[in-house]
Amino acid sequence: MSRMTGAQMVLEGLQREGVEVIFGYPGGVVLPLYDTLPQYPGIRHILVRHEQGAAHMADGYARASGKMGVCLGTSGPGATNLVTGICTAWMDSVPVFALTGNVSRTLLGKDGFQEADITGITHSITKHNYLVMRAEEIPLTIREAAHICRTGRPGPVLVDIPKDVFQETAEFDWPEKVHLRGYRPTYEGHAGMIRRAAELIDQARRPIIIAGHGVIWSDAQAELVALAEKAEIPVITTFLGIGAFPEAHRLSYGWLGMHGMFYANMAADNADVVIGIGMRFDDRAMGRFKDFNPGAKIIHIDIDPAEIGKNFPTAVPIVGSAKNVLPRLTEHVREAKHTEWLNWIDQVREEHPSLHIRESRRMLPQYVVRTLYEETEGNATIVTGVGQHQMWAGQHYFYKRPRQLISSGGLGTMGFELPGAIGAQVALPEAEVWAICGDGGFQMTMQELAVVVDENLPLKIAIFNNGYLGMVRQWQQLFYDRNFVAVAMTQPDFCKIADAYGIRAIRVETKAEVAPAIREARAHRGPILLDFMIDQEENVWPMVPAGAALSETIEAPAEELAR
Ligand SMILES: Cc1ncc(C[n+]2csc(CCOP(=O)(O)OP(=O)(O)O)c2C)c(N)n1
Repeated sequence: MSRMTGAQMVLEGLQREGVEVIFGYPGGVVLPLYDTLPQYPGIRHILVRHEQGAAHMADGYARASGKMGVCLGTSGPGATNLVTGICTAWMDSVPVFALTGNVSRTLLGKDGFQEADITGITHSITKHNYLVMRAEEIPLTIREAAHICRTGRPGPVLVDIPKDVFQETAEFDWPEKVHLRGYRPTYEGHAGMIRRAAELIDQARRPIIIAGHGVIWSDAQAELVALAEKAEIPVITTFLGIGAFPEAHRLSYGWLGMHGMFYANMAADNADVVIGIGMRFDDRAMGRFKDFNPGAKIIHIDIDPAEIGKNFPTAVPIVGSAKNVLPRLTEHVREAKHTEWLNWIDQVREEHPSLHIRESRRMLPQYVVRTLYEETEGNATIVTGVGQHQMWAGQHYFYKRPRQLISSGGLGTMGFELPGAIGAQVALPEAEVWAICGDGGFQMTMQELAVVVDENLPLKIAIFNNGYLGMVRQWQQLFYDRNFVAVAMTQPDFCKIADAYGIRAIRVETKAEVAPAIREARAHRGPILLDFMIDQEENVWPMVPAGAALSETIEAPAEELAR
């Protein structure tokens, strides 16, 4: 043991937890920590331009690498600026470790300058949070927080440390193990339940697997393929589950939900046994709960017992991780063929292809995504914002591997795109990372372009410029009688903005320019921004209207296709 300051303990602890990068922003109360950073050259600090960016970067880093992402903000506004990013990670179960400073202990609760009760504020959007009142508690707190963040169902934690605790000295006592009473995630799954699930699958005539983000987080893609192949079960994913199953696989039938493929929605709605794996049966995926396939028996495999039965009654609950449960389930199920069922879904797919891109001289956004897919041979990591471009990026790029599509699913956070992609590129310095941005969302966090330059990241940034808050415009068109209010946006010249940061940029105005621009971007070794002037009033189809059931999914109306 050795004597250290609280600040040293924090960094020593994070280093021992394997942390290599912190995305942060300084301020008065965290200065003792910044003062200590040079003593820890193994920890790279990336200076963001807004703390929301730090939280999304930590999140993108975590989603791309599978590791824990760390963000840091000062007290008060620094801490509250992290909140949107923490909530984004919370909704999507991403291990983000948020570190905040607070006012000195004597000022706590006295409306001290820049004081915010950040543990209170983040109580409902963290797996756990801590206000550390003595330096000697720091090692155990860091260890516990990191453990909670990464294990079981991953999720954000927050550690708040008053300024004078950073300055206090104490013995550094690093606990080898963490014992947390009442926190023992179950990974294995109950043997009896696994057998029951296997029996139900064996009896099923129209089984379907819905794979979610949990399959990706437990690294169970191969295990999922093995189960699907042995029992010949078609696989659809949730939006966040994209990449959990290779989309080129013959048993892959896309993803379901509000903008999922028509045939995926119909398959889920006509199955007799639905096997939900690492997914939450949320409304965006399932449509109106009470009208989702009432005849289906549901097998739910999830690491979080609180998820089971939350939205739907479950015939067979299995609490465990996909990685552990799937091989045992595969062992128990019989080899089977479901030719008739697969033929039925194939037939629906033929009649409602969903992913067909119509011939058009306009620059359709779907065409841009498809061209990107073809040019990159399906190998790029794609990070999106929220809105129409997000749905097109999910639909028209075909994903092979987990962690290839990174997007805010649960909270639907606009502004995620650029910082999320920066985090992914930091995690994967050699990878080809594309940020697919809405022109609205990009403007929420575009100040982080400075980080791209500071860190010399080879990020490719594609803005889908339609001059609108496109998804909201689509809703106003369809559900508010074309009463377009507060959705048309004056855009800055994005190329000039990139230029102001010293980033190369190309405006892409015609369809013919799309492929050459993408090729140029790929050949360019540094960062580059492409401003795609896409067709302005294109809508996302298929669509389950808000509040409707999956069975009510509508394909694009003919008059729109004729545009
Ligand atoms: C922070 C935040 N504010 C508001 C919304 C509501 N919202 C969802 S999609 C959308 C429009 C997004 O516009 P843009 O980023 O330009 O993308 P597009 O839909 O045009 O592709 C809005 C405002 C949101 N998701 N997040």
